[in-house]
Amino acid sequence: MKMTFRWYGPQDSIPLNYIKQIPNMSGVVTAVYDEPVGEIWQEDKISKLHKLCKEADLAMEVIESVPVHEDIKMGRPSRDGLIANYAQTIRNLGKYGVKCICYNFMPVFDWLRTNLKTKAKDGSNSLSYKHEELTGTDTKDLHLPGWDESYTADQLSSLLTAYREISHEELFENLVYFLNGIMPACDEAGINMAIHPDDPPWDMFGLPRIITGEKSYDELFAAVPNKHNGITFCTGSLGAGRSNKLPYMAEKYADRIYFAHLRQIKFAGELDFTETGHMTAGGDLDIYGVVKALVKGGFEGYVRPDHGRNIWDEDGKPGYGLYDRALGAAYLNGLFEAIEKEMK
Ligand code: DNO
Repeated sequence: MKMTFRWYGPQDSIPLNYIKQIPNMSGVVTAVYDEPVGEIWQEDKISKLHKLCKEADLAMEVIESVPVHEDIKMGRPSRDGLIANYAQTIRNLGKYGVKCICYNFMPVFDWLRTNLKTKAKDGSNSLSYKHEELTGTDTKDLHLPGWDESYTADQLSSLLTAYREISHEELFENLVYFLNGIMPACDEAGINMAIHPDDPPWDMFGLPRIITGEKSYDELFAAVPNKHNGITFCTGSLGAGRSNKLPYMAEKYADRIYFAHLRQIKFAGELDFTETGHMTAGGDLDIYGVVKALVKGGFEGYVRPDHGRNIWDEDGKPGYGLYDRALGAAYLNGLFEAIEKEMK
C-alpha cells in the first residue's frame, strides 16, 4: 500500500512539509479546485500543483476528485461533449504521473452530514449524521453543512425536479455510458478510476443513489469489466449501511480497490452515526478486519486516513484537520506493517 494524505492545494492551512513529516507518507491526494465542473483541467494548473508536491518530496498520483457534471449523470444530450472533456482531463493528468482518479456519481450532493462539530466528552469534535434532521429539512431552503452550495435555490429545485424522472436503473446506465466513454483515455494514460461510494449509502431527498454495497459493485464490474474501472473503498460511507460486511467486501474486491479511505464511525441509532478516531476500538467498524482483508486479497493501492476529529484545540477544516488524521495514518501504518509481516 501507499500511504497518502488529502491536501486541498495551496489554500489548505496544512503545509506540505507537515504532511511529509508524518511517517511513511508517500504522497498527497489533491485536485484543481478552480476549474468549473465540466471544463478540461488545463496542463498549466496541473503542472503547478505537481511542482509544489515534487518540491515537498511528495507524489501526486491520486486525484480526488474530478467531479462529474450533472448532465452526464442525467444522461442529457450535452453529455458527449462533457465526457470528451473529462477524457482530456484524464490524459492531461496522466502526463503528470497521476495513476488514480477518485470520483463519485451521487446526484446533486456529495457526502451529507447534519453536524460538522459534534462535541465529544473529551473535548474533541467531529462530523455526525442524524437521519430525522435531514429528512425534516425543507429542500426549498436547503443549507446543509459541508457541501459546496454552488447552486442557487432555483437551480437546486429544478435539478431536484429533473432527477425525479430518473430511476436507479437509468442513473446506473448513465454511469456505464460515462465509464465506457472514458475507458479509452484511461487505457492510454494508465489511470485507474475509483468510484467513491454514496455517503451515506441510501437515497436522499428522493434522489437515487446507486453505489451502496456489494450488489452495486457486482453490477458495475459486470457492466464495465475494463480493469481501469475500480473503486474507492470508503469504510465510513459503506459502513453506515449496516448490511455491508466490510472485511468480506474488502477481500472480495481487493484487486479492484485502487484507493482506500479508512475511517471509523459509531452508531447512535439505526441510521444515525458520529465519526470517531480511527482505531477499531473507537467505533463500530472493524478497521483491523478491513486491513487484514485488504492485505489478504493482495491490495496494492493507495490508502488515506479519512476524516479525523478536531483534537488538541485545532480548528481545522471539518474532517480534514492535521492531528487526528496524522494519528490515523500512524495507526494504519502499524496495522499494515503488522499484518503484512504476519502473513508473509
Ligand atoms: C468526503 C469525501 C468525498 C469524496 C468524494 C469523491 O470527505 O470522501 O467528498 O471526496 O465523494 O468524489
